[in-house]
Amino acid sequence: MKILFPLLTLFLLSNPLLANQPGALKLWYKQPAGNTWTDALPVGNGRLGAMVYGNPEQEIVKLNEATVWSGGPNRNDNPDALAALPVIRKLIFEGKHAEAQKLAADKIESKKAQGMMYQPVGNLHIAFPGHSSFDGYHRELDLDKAVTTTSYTVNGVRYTRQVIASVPDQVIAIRLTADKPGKLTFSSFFTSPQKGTRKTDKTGKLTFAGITSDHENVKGQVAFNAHVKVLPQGGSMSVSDTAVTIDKADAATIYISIATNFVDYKTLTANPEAKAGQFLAKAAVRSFDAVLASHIAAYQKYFNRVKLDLGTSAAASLPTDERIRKFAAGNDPQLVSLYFQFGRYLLISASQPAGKDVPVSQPATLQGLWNQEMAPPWDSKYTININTEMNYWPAEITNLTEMHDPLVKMVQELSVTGKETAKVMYGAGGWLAHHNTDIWRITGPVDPIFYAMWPMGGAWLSTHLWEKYRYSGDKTYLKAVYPALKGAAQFFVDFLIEEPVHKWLVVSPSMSPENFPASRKDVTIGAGNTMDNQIVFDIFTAAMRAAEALGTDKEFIKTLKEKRSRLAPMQVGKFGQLQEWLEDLDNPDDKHRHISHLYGLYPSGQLSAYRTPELFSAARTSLEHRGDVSTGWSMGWKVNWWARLLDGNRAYKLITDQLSPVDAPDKKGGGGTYTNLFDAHPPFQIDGNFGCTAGIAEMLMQNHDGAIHFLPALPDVWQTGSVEGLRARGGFEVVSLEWKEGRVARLEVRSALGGNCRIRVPNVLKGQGIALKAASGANTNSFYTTEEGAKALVAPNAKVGVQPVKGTFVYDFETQPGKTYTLVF
Ligand code: FUC
Repeated sequence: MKILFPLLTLFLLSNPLLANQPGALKLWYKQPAGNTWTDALPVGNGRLGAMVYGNPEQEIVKLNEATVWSGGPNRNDNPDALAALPVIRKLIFEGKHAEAQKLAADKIESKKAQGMMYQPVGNLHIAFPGHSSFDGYHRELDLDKAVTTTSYTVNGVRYTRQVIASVPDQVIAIRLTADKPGKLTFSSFFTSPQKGTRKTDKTGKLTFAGITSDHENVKGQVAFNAHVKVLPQGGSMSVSDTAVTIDKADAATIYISIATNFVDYKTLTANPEAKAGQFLAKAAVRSFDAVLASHIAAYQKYFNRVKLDLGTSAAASLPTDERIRKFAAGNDPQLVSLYFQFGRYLLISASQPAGKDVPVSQPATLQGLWNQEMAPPWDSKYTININTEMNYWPAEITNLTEMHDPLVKMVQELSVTGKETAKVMYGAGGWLAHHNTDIWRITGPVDPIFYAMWPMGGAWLSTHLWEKYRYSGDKTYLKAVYPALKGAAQFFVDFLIEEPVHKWLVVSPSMSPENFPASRKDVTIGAGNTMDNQIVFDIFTAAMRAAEALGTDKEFIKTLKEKRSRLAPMQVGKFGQLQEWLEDLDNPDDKHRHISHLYGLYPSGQLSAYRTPELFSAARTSLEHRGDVSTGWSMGWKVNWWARLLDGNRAYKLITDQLSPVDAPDKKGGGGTYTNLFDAHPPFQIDGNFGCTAGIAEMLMQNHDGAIHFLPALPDVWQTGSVEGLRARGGFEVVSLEWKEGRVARLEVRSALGGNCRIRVPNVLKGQGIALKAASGANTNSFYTTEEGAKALVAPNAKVGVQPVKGTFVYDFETQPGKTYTLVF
């Protein structure tokens, strides 16, 4: 057995067909990452992140800690805004947009810092002398266990490395083994682009202590400590000033602990050395096997909730990079389920609820948790005019509601910092945030006014507070977040202004994110943009419904209802498109990556094939005009839109565009996917991963439109499959959904809260022991109330063709809390 076991392992690992059964949830490669960060594999525990290169001769583990940001607590309001506001509004209403933008650049644009940068901690190197030539190389990330493994053979010895980022132990743990005793010789040392001090001690501990950068006149104040402990089995250890060297050991474990002085966005008083030391001391007395077992259990608690089977094929046994290259040629459905589960893996790894020893993590940034640059693209902060929201689209529907907690916490904090901004800049109550924020929770404008003049970020983020409640029905939670939700609505109660032409209430000044009408070249500023109207509609509705559910604020509910009824409606313009702006200014050749006015289609549920067919068709026309290929996140959004437009084949086409290798020689612009399945804006931006993950779920199940709609946008290539564990509003869990030849074959739904379950399906179903009724009238389940108000205002000269939709069957059945219901074909 002693000989057989390593031989068998060697055989399995060197034979990709066996090591990678079709269906295995693994990213794997036949070559190391070399120097390419987007070839390395990510692990994370919400707080600590690592990119693992798997280079035999010199392993590189690039490290992050979520609170390592440049600067320190700061604000960026521009108090000159208040006096200028009426003048800017007047200019906009007079059609003098360029003048208005100029004045806003002077008086509203922030003259202070423009947001801080998320920064790396440094790199652990592990050098293995003599490992420059090797064979039988295999590198993988196992999504079932959240373990990355590298193995190869040198001189007849099989070497294996595993790396994990553990939530329960709060360390990154590395296990190094060889299949023959005394064969493990390596040297480990730390490097960093940060300024800091490196030390070693006799016990085999390396430390690196530093402080983050100054940025835009804000002094760097985050002090961090990284502690690395090398624990060999057998062999000998020697320590120099900078390195810990192990000679001829049998195996070794390395624990990495990192901590900072960060307590919260306004407090930096923790002791990083003591904190890092405590985590390390606790882990160091535990074996790697024990740490690994706790890690896998903690991770699987979330990950195992959802299973997706879209079928498999021979392509599934190829290395991941080859699969990405070949995906467009067809017939690799399992790459889509792998990509979907990778999105869930990334959310679990980047965003964690409060734990035993740690507070709730920071929300996922533009790069999630993984960044190697001191000055990353867009500071790797939070762009809240789409990107941060997109990061959290999979949270509820793919059954990861706990991963939503860091975002919820951030919104609650922004509701405090943004209250001051509302008062100082706009003389309004409640709170707001503009289009960016960072770890210090700044809420003033960021970047030149062309991008910055958007007071809607806080409101959009706040819709997440409400949606999380709609999935769980948890009133204790709702009570806790209600003040932030109410404040987001209160700001617009005060800030809305009547426009002169139709007397509608509009947001002014604002913009349709980052886009401008051709007739107002380079001028984004305006009033009554469609997306703003839709967001205000949603935040008023959410605050109203929340107040009703909590039995509070009767007068406020009345105010919201009254103001909501006076908002500008959605309008269909002369090309039959959904208008992006208040006036009919859209250009059918506009290919801008932001299609903000389709917010109403997704993530919002204001547009519907069944309730608002004209607006629904107009949204389709707008999306047709914009085309498919764009930045990574834009394509991720388009997957969701085509799913909501009930067009599975077009949604699948967008998945194909997104899963194209970004570095292909024949690539014609736009984003795509890197070797490690990270989304390419380009550069790497994680939003596209999350957007597409949510989109895949939306193709299989939607629940925004008065019912749980199964198989709303199934492409021809997925005619048979199954999914387990998706969640729907009202406390429903889709225990399993099986489909064959495009029809629902079997459905099991568990109800946590009871109430009417209304389903929409493509074929007739029979309930097993259920009184199934053909649905009629409004859904009595209050979590499925659809809102009045999304009325279409159609331009007199508009060409509106209402698209026919496929017939469906809609059923109702009553549910009891805790019971599961089965329906069959
Ligand atoms: C928005 C987008 C960009 C980019 C940036 C981080 O400004 O328009 O494409 O994703 O955020």
